[in-house]
Amino acid sequence: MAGNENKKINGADYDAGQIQILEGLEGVRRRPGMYIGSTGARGLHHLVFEIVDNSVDEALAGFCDEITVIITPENAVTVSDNGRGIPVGIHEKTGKAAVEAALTMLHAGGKFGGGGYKVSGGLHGVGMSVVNALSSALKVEVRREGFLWRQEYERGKPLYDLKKVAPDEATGTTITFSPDPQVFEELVFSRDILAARLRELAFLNKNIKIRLTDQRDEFDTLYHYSGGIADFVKFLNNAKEPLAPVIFFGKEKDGVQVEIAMQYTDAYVESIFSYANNINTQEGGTHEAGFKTALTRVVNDYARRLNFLKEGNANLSGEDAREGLTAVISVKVEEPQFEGQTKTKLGNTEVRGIVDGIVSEGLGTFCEENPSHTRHILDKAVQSARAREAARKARELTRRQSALERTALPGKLADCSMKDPALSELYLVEGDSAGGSAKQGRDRRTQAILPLRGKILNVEKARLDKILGNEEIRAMITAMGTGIADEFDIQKARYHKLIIMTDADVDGSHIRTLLLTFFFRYMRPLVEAGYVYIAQPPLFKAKAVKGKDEYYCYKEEELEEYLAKNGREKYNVQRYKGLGEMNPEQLWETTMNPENRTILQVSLNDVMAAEDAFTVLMGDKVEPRREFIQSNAKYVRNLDI
Ligand code: 0RA
Repeated sequence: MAGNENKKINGADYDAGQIQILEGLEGVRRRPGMYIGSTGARGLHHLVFEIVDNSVDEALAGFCDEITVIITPENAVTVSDNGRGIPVGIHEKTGKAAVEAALTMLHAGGKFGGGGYKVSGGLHGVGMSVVNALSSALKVEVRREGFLWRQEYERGKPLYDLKKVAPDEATGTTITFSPDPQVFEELVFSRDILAARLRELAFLNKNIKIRLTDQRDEFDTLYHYSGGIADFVKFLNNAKEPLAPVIFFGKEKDGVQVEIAMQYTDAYVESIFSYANNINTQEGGTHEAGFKTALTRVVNDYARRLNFLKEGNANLSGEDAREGLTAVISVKVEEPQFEGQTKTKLGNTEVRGIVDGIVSEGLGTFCEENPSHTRHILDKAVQSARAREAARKARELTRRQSALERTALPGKLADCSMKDPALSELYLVEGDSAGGSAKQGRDRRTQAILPLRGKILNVEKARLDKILGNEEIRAMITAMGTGIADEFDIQKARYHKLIIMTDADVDGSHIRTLLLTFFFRYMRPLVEAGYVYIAQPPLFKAKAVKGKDEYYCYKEEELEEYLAKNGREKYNVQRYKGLGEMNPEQLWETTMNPENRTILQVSLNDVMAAEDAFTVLMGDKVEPRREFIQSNAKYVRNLDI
């Protein structure tokens, strides 16, 4: 009796365990967003990064140096590595093979191994079981202990127990999965998104070779950078003019690994990218703070010592010390604390002092050993300080003037009557004539018009004082009400939609790129908040030869389709080059009426790609620009729509 009872309990326990696992995976399928952020393109690609992160962990532990990612023609992805292979022995608590536990139990992944610098934080580190739960099919193959082992799953459920397939002397793990169409709205993998992250991982981990194969069109490339983040900085500065060589410091202290690579260029902006355990810490944190403090201190020290700053002179600001600097900061810590709105701010307090110390020492040595480079760098910082002071005076002056005149808004602005920013839109329109049509055609309650005349200043090529001296730019800043750069305040935005409306020709696309560059550099939170849009005027009008039938087309293909359907000979086609070719009613109907217009939201979720695109497109070197356009034709079109 007692024996029976016992058996029953064991059986019930086993079932309970099984039910828990299924409930766990069911929870993931019911609320995928909680685990992977979204079920759109972002979440889809996150599946791949989740699997790759496990292979990277194996590499960081020193057991693997090659990772291969394959996109198949069926839009499945295979990730394989030459590590030790996920253990295949029986996992004590569940009675399952360890590999099955890792793929079916929530958070089981993290329980293996222990210690070391695991890639985790943000949305990463949710575990391979989440990928399994969200895949219509997944296959794992492990080479370990002299054999090839295999198991397959459907929507997280094993189709059979782990099986020993054949003798195999190699070691490693291969996982192939197909994202579930019942879960994802987007199922097509973007090679560009995968490539950007895999390349970044290869820069950050110089010992790993990462191969990406796209079987959809026979693309195959190997990312391997023996120079690590020093190569990363060279890559980022590809289109810039360097002022000094790349400086690199690397050191481990109290269990924290620190690597820093930096290079000054003749640019006026800073580009600092920081990482903690391979995760891009977009909100910065203690590692970035330590770097900045040390840099400012060392630059001021040498500026005093070498007499670039005289006795009465104020210190150089941090921004002055960083003008034209490109830097990559990468730290690896055992228990990273990620904080901030998007969990991309490193919180570990011990890291600040460690990074500060390493930068102080390394940069000090560099300055001692390279007096001529040091002078170049100091000279630039001093010039930056002068320009900043001039800009401050100019701003002070405009503030006093506008206080006197009591008319802060630019004369060219036709404002809307609505005062609620959430319901107000500002159209930035190329040219006075289109500006005039827009003023007449608009809904004056909600739509404000600011015509922009001529070329916009290229802000990549100018310091703040000159930028603030530009009339078109000043008009935009006052109209928006936010201020710029360090004085920018999104709470003061007078409009929550800022719509760029330019001609569909080369000049128009140039002006649009210049405007986007300006917003990206000096009003970035506006872009991040999703306030910046691009208007989509029609490219063609097909007008019936007889009768009044008129049809506007926004794409070449759309026109072709329409003509093919309705008879080519029955229509005259007008190609719109400029907004000025439309009268106010037409402009309203086709481009401005919120009921039927299309406007494209400008997003910068991949800040680095955008930064790169901006500098490459706007910088002065011709060669990288041509290469970039040729290899990124698709992206540039998106950027340049
Ligand atoms: C835990 C222990 C061991 C290997 C792994 C995890 C492992 C996991 C993944 C996921 C993708 N590739 C992987 N490679 C390895 C091995 C423990 C041992 O052999 O002692």
